[in-house]
Amino acid sequence: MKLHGFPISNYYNMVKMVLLEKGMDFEEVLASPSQESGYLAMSPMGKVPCLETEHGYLTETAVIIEYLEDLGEGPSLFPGDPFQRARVREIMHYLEIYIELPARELYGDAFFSRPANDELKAQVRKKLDRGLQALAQITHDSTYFNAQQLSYADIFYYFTMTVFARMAKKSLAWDAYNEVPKLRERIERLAQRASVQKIHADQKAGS
Ligand SMILES: N[C@@H](CCC(=O)N[C@@H](CS)C(=O)NCC(=O)O)C(=O)O
Repeated sequence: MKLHGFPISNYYNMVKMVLLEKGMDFEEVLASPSQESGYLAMSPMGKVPCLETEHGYLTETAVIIEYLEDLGEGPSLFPGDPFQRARVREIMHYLEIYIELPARELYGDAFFSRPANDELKAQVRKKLDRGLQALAQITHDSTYFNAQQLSYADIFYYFTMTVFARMAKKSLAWDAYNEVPKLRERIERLAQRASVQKIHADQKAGS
């Protein structure tokens, strides 16, 4: 399989972490988001990542991850119990819709020198407060985010929350690591995994 994308993309790294954690064979192909017809043929929205399989191309991180899980190679990263599996999907969904997407409205301000006005910043902060409150509610008694069992919830959490926290600091002067309950301890624990360390080493090497 070939994973198309680039090493600073958090979505790309979620899929990469799954492949590494499952010990699956894959090749990385450098690709940027594009509206060129050649790339749209592989990734219809022109987004990254895109997984090239022997059967065709797949897009959307959560879909790709479910496909990799269904192939059955390596350890399962879903719990066995149907309700708990649904809870993992719920956490993934909340992270994308209620944290990643609002945070993304300020990525231009935080990372690409495209300043946002105070009104937008206040709106994003409000959405994020609501999303974080909801996320805390569905994760507070959760068996995820512990050292015993890695799940897709952890993987989505790591790559969503680290980029959110960088944005929050730069654009909103918000020290999320110290203000969002449990964030620092969860991230520090996940950062110890060999898969995460490889991903960061590859980012540094620009590969
Ligand atoms: N919902 C998509 C989002 C992927 C996404 O937004 N990727 C970014 C790079 S990190 C991208 O391709 N952005 C370009 C665009 O939105 O057109 C997924 O789950 O894979």
